[in-house]
Amino acid sequence: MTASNNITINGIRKVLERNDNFLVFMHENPDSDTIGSALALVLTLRSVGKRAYMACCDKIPQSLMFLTDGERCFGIEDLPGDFTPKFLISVDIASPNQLGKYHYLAAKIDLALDHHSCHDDLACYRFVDSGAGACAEIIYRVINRMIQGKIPEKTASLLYAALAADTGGFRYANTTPYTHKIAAKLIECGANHFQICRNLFEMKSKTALAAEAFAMENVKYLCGGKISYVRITEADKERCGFEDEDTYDVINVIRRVEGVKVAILARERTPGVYKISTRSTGDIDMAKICAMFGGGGHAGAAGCSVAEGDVDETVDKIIKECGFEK
Ligand SMILES: [Mn+2]
Repeated sequence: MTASNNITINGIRKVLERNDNFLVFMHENPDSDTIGSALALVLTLRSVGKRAYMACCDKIPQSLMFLTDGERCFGIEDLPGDFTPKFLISVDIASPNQLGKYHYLAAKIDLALDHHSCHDDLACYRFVDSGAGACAEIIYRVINRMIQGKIPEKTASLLYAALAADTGGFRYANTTPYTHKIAAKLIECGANHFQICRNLFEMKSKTALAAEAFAMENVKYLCGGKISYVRITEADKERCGFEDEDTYDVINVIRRVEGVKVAILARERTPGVYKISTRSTGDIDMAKICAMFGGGGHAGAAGCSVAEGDVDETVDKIIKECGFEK
């Protein structure tokens, strides 16, 4: 259920000022929004004299390491020995299971900042704006309050990357005039938009290209072409020479096809466990449908995790919920 906010942006600033030793959580399978939002917040907290670190259950994908200046691992075990987290923040996280192996800390989260429509009751303080194109829009508002608009270049670049990525380069339906206003402000603050967009949307590793080639060869069209569907097994990855993180753009390749209203990707993330990702190009609310299977997300982009034996049945049910004629 969508939980109501119980704090204002100015309230968040005050709470952050009052506390110290922050640990900022990113979601599993970290993307540009969760990484950019978390790191921008951490850098800002440090700039006002606080101790702050980030945490993530998964490694930063190779293609997004330009955001973290090459750092890959943000496990709790990697934190400095003399750092004891006192105030836990989650960014871009809709439910405890998105904390992955750190889900046991969900009840300890002090502040949740998010833009997902289906938001589980995480955190004692909660600010959720499902109208925001990216979580970074919320982080921008918080940071702006903390440092009165003087956003350093690196922080501006991080927020810009998060905004650009979650809005598909300012093309998706979640892009608003406010998104563009923030983006303009961030470029004024020195965000290197050209290099960021090249990194996010143009550059591709050879192994990511191999994953896309696999998808193009193996895509199935269902319901008269309204659904595009690809399934990727561990064996497929091994045979074709790509890894799980190379599959991040596959769903966008198959959603692009003319006539497709819903794209579905089922990939074996770890042996026996599948992540089902869905994208809607029209009015179908995929977050609602994926929530039926323990997942969530946004209307246009949502997913869920299932065991290998349940993949076919779950995909069938998702397709049925979409309501197209077979
Ligand atoms: Mn996001």
